[in-house]
Amino acid sequence: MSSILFEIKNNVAVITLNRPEKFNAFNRGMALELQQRLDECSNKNIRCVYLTGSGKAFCAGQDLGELTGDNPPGFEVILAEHYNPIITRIRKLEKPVVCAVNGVAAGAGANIALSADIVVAAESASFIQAFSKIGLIPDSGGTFILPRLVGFQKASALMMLGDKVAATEAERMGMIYKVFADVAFAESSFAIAVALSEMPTIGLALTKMALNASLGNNLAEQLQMEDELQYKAAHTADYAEGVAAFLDKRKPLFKGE
Ligand code: LHQ
Repeated sequence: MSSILFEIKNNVAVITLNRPEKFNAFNRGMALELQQRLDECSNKNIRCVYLTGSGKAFCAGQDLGELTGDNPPGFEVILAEHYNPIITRIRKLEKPVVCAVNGVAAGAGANIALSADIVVAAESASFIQAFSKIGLIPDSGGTFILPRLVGFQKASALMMLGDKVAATEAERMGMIYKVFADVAFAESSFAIAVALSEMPTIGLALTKMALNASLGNNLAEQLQMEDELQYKAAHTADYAEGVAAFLDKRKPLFKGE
């Protein structure tokens, strides 16, 4: 059985981390396979990516057994070849990535989730910056994104103490977008991905680009960027369709063009 499941439903690429007996912890094979699947998501027919986990957990981060087993990947390759390329691919992908956190998300698993454009969680899910408990530092972009999501002080405490944050608390502090009751989670979270897949895909990609840049730009740079990206958005077929549909008082049919 593959450690990454991949299927396309309603123009949504569904990527499922699939090592449930290890709480979907990453070994090298799984990290490389996820990168390959994310690359396939640049296909034009895919208009949204939905990332989730199989079984009880979302992802427990690095498979700690792999590090002590035979022929372990060296520390010099784990970030450079496994986690950093995953985060870069998610942030650069020119379409929305929805992360549906179905259970515990720990270590690199938590920070991969937080790199998505929209993060939702089941009520029973939780987030743990588990790194400090084994003497490591938070990676996979965590030190970049978490202080920006929840503020420096909260991020600092969560990363040093390694507290388990319940999904409802994560929502309350702005770490994630929304929590759904466990019984409604699969359907409600997937509905977000389907809705995004029917929206103006290029406009969403340009929005993502602007948000990425906003994390480093000053106001003048950001205004300039909005100017350039809005020009591009205004030259898409979906923009023409959006305005025409509004004026005709009908539902727009966006094609992602
Ligand atoms: C696991 C794991 C796991 C293997 C649960 N590995 N089996 C970057 C740089 C370089 C190197 C290192 O890594 C990194 C990035 C990182 O991600 S570092 C952080 C690595 N992750 C952790 O330290 C988390 C370790 N796991 C846990 O703390 C707990 O398992 C959590 C809080 C995730 C879940 O707790 P419980 O709900 O109590 O479940 P459990 O502990 O009983 O785990 C269930 C099974 O999953 C169990 O297997 P078993 O055969 O005994 O039933 C665990 O061994 C296995 N598992 N995490 N990371």
